[in-house]
Amino acid sequence: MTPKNLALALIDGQSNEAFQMLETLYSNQTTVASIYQNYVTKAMQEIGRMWEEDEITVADEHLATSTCDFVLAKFHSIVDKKPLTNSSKKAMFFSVEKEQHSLGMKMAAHVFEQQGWNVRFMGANLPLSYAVEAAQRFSPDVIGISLTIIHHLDQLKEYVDALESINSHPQIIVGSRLLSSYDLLKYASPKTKMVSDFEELQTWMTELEEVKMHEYH
Ligand code: B12
Repeated sequence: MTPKNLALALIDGQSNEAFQMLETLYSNQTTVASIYQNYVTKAMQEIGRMWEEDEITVADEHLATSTCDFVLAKFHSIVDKKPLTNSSKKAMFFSVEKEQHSLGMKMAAHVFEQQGWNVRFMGANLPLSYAVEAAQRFSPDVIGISLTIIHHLDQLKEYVDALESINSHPQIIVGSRLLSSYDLLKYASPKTKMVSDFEELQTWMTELEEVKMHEYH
């Protein structure tokens, strides 16, 4: 299976076929982080290229995106997850106001849930005041913010400053395709963690777990 085969199944709205591709990789011991990074992300990038080069229409791209969203939810339901407990750490995810891209953040949220975190996924386009209010109620340990379009970058600092100062002092992580070409730390704070791929996210989460174990013993 290649990302191109997955892209073609998504463009054709073949959710069963696309799901089976992910399931086969998973049963062949490919890690979920690698499936998300090396197949799903690459397939969506290929769909973006085909759209840009007029090989597919806007309607094809929209069908591919909604099929991908459905397949991700179905795949997440069959993946092994550590159980939730009263001491599970909490994380919430959203993208900044006007930002409609959400698939990367959804996969990040899934990785946290698979590791036994208590997760609230708030989707795309969340205005700052609502994000702050929701974070004050939920008291998350981690807040994942997503951003794709460069014109939305100016808002990032405001989000980071407001959210880092709520009572639970969450660790903010920012995921964005812009990380490959821009220094986003200028729009955040020195404490903000920038994550551009899921394997890096997985490594960071394992390190967090090790720190937690160390503190416990
Ligand atoms: C699907 C898609 C859409 C869908 C999104 C639907 C949805 N529910 O997400 C819709 C149709 C809404 C859309 C709209 C638009 N889009 Co669009 N879209 C895409 C496309 C084809 C795929 C995006 C995607 O899902 N990629 C896969 C994900 C997994 O990758 P990712 O988002 O880069 O995320 C990675 C990391 O950043 C990280 N990550 C992301 N978020 C988070 C969060 C956390 C916490 C963590 C840890 C990690 C993380 O995870 C991924 C791992 O590598 C891309 C093409 C591409 N190359 O990506 C264009 C693309 C992003 N879109 C683009 C554009 C221009 C637009 C529009 C302006 C088009 C228009 N004229 O209307 C609008 C803007 C809407 C808005 N206001 O936000 C451009 C952006 C170019 C630029 N210079 O900024 C792209 C690159 C296409 C192109 N080549 O021109 N789009």
